[in-house]
Amino acid sequence: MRALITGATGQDGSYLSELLLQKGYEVYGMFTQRATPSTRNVDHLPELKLLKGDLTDQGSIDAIMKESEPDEVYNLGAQSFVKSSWDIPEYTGNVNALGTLRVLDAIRKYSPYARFYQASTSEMFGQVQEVPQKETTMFYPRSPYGVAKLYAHWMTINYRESFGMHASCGILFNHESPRRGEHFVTRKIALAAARISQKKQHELVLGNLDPQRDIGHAKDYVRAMWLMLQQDDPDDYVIATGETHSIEEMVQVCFEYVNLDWKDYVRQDEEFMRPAEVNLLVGDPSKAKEKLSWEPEYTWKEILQEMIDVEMKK
Ligand code: NAP
Ligand code: G4F
Repeated sequence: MRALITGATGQDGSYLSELLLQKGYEVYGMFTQRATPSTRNVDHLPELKLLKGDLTDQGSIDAIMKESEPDEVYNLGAQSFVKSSWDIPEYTGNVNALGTLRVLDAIRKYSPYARFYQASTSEMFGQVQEVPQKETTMFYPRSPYGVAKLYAHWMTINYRESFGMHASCGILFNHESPRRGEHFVTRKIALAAARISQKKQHELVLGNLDPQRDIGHAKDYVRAMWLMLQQDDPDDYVIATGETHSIEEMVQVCFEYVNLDWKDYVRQDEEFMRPAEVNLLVGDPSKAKEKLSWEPEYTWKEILQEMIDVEMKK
């Protein structure tokens, strides 16, 4: 089996590459070769075949599709930082929305039997219309990122219905790991807790501490992506733990783990607040549990503790 992963060098792309290589796949990864290399998440995977390309560039996507001849395509590439999407909304739409359309079109032209996975997101629920959120919950995105992802979500469903493609969307809730980008809140907190406990940083400046997130481990969530493409029929699935915790609770757990009182070190600043906030996300993963036999293995505290342990060693 051959798989193509866009965004192969990101958090999820790296864990998915590991999983597929372990299963004996030949794995191709699209990567954007920038002046400063961004391949550290996959440098330990020499078998991963990296091909240069960009989701804003149809020619490069077509060339990669032809070269890799994939049986499965995982579209994980994205401008994935919600806060930046207000600063660069057009670029976010180009990569996250039109980029998905470009990949779908390349599959239609060059690999019409390839199975397709789209990285949809709980950010599409935004101002939630129902608690917990499930596959049938109405969407109400609250950021240019969420709106762009909703376009990609519906375009994937449209190509499934129009052209009979085996195309599935995973509506994944927040998932974290030591490979999470440093701007995201869990990594930022874990890094600060470790550094402050080693006297290498004196404070942690955050935005809104009230939002609640349903967090899982990226390793568990890439397993769900693979399972979706092994089903006879394509479909859409919520992937979540069903538990939610505020950012404040996450800060508290991390600082307690390194024997510090978070209130002595954490300050809030407007700089990290958003023009519109997503206040509460909590998913109902019943469909994935029943149809995919998927279960998360990590608890939210284990994830945060693993992230701190890795920072402590560094
Ligand atoms: P990530 O670590 O930010 O990885 C994103 C990847 O996309 C990186 O490899 C990045 O490569 C690549 N990329 C960015 N711009 C690109 C472009 N123009 N063309 C091609 N590739 C580009 O994100 P992640 O956490 O692994 O998430 C994977 C996917 O799931 C994303 O689509 C994200 O939106 C979605 N998602 C994530 C979560 C979550 O909680 N992690 C939840 C729901 C959905 P460079 O570094 O070279 O730019
Ligand atoms: O870690 P975050 O930046 O993740 P966010 O916005 O939930 O997005 C992540 O999860 C989505 C799935 O729901 C993905 F689609 C998306 O690609 C990404 O992976 O922020 C989490 C929460 C927000 O409510 C934010 O306002 O933490 C709050 N927060 C408070 N202080 C902060 C900070 N977020 C960041 N990044 N930095 C802060 O200082």
